[in-house]
Amino acid sequence: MIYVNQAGYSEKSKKHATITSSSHYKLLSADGRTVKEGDIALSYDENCEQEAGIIDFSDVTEAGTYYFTDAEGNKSCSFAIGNNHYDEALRASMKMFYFQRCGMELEEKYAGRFKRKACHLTDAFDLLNPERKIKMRGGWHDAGDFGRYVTAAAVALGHLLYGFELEKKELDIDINIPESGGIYPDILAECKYELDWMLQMQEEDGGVHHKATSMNFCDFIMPSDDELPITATPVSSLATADFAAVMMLAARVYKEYDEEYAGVMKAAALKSWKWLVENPSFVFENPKEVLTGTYADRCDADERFWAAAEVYRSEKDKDAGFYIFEMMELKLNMTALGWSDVGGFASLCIFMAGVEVFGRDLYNRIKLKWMDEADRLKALSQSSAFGLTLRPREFTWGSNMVVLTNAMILCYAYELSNDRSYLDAAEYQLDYLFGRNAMDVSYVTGIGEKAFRDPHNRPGIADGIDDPIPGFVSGGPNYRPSDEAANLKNMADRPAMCRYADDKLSYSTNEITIYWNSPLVFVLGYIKSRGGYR
Ligand code: 9MR
Ligand code: ZN
Repeated sequence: MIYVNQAGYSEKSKKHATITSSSHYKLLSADGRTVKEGDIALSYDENCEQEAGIIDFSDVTEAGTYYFTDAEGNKSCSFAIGNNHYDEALRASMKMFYFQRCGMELEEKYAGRFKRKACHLTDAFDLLNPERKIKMRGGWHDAGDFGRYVTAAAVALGHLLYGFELEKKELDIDINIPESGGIYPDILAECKYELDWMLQMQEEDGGVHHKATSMNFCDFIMPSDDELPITATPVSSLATADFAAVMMLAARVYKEYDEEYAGVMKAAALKSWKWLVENPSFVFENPKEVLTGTYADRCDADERFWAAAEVYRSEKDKDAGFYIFEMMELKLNMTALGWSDVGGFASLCIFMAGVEVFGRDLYNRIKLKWMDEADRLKALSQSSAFGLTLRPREFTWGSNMVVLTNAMILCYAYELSNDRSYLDAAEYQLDYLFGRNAMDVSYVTGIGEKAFRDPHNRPGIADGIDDPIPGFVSGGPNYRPSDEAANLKNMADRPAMCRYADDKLSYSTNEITIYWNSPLVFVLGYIKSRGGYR
């Protein structure tokens, strides 16, 4: 078999495909003309438990449509070579957030055949004091369920807003949402929909509720048919710190478009920051009676660090400066960009602020950690026939997020070093996502010849439309699949890279979430701009 990036390759980029089982390949143009052929030495790949090798066809630069065949006559997916090959993927993956909107109708002129009615228009009740109502409208559904969770939201916004801060031009595109053509670039209008919801999760004293969900997951119904009451679970230091960080970040990014809104967010951030200073211990308890996602975490030092970095960057606040100094001794993971470990966001904040703000010493210490991790990832990628940065056990629930946040680390390593090999390794992560993997599947709906089709996503399941909504990233292979659908397929007997089912019931391998899409937006924007392919 031969596996390719089904979204295509640009004319000048490094172009790799992966071949397994036979060593001879032919590259053909769509009309059947052989463009290139050769033999590839194979070696054992631990992720697919097969012999595999790399076909390097970077020298083929002519725009067009191509496919491979191997010695056994297997045909690969077809793919294009041409610049702008990621335009559609970027537009669709950014539009995904619109399709997650809660609390408003998705009209046909924006949502096409995926239009749907408004959902979840009632207030939430305070779990600790059920008589008390909390106004609760808007925001994005987290995933295939309709919950809204603050730490997950903050992380998605972190990917999107740092991505925008870094690369405004490529990410300022029209995605046809109700706010298009207004005062904000579309990406910021979309993020505002989530920020506005988050602001409602903050209490008067600055503490922020961990999540707003029903007591248990609803059936596979349209969101507008879900009438389960929504509860706001208790304040956590995790949510409060992530909230402070992301509001501070957003206040800075939105300032040039809307000073007033930026002011509201900054004030909210500082209120939460004050709460954090006054409540130095870890606060989080998952209420056992609320059976939706937990987003449990045992350490809030990294969340506090991120908040401190953002507050210090804007305010030069003394407490924040002291926090940063203290936290540096904790040996936190300073490259993590997922919902439980957020140290990488603090690093991005510090890098983008520059040595002038945080001082050369801190900047360099963090840069060293970042480049160490980027080197580890680059070495893994270079030793993998798939160009991939994961080892078998790193295919965790949502492994595609790890692939994409690894790509973010590699992108920023390129930003820091100007060494092209980091950017190449980042691109290989996209190759994997779009089909250069042993499942031969593109993990983004609507993009590529064999794009996955059956995400675990309630609206997509209940809408009666055969096609999936485009632009959604699947969680991907899971080394420890834990759903019934996966168990029925004896998935745990397969190689790590193949523990995946394109099955709407397989929530542990094929769900979708906002924070699996957001790093894709970051990476596509960065690569489109720095790749120099235009
Ligand atoms: O993405 C989360 C993953 O890292 C965890 O292993 C998993 C189990 O706790 O939960 C995932 O998050 C889910 C959340 O709890 C509820 N909404 C859907 C999320 C994606 O599956
Ligand atoms: Zn809703």
